[in-house]
Amino acid sequence: MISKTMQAALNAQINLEQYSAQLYLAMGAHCTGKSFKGFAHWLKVQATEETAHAIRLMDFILDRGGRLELQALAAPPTDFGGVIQVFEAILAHEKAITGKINALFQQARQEQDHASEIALQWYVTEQVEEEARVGEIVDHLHAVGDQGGAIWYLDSRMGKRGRA
Ligand code: OFO
Repeated sequence: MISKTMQAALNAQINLEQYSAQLYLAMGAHCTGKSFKGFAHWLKVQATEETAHAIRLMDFILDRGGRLELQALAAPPTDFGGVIQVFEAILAHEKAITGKINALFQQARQEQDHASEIALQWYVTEQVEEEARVGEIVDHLHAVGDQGGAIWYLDSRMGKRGRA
């Protein structure tokens, strides 16, 4: 059985993962509006990954005999500036999510909730991957700048991301 405090913290994380999906869909729509279909595609795939992260936590709570308490999602912004700013915002968002995952992991440790700690290990690893993946895109964007032909090359490469 899961503690009430861990249950509440995991339910809050589910909301954050779903908000991430919501945010990336909004960013994808913003990129589509600028005709960057590849960046938009990448963001849509990322949104499906975020939904999968939320569902994985939902299943974990239910497997432990806990109660799923889904909350309303915050509305994401609608304007994100240029593509570089979009990906810088994603990196900042993922760093904030990493902080939340680390705090959850710490809570599991304090509560001696071994099952949650093990389940959260997957998220700790995933955040390392997400920050690295987005950080690389930010570096590439800074290298080419968001004017000129190279950005369209990057856009077509981003459009090749496979489905999650
Ligand atoms: Fe779920 O990793 Fe991004 O937010």
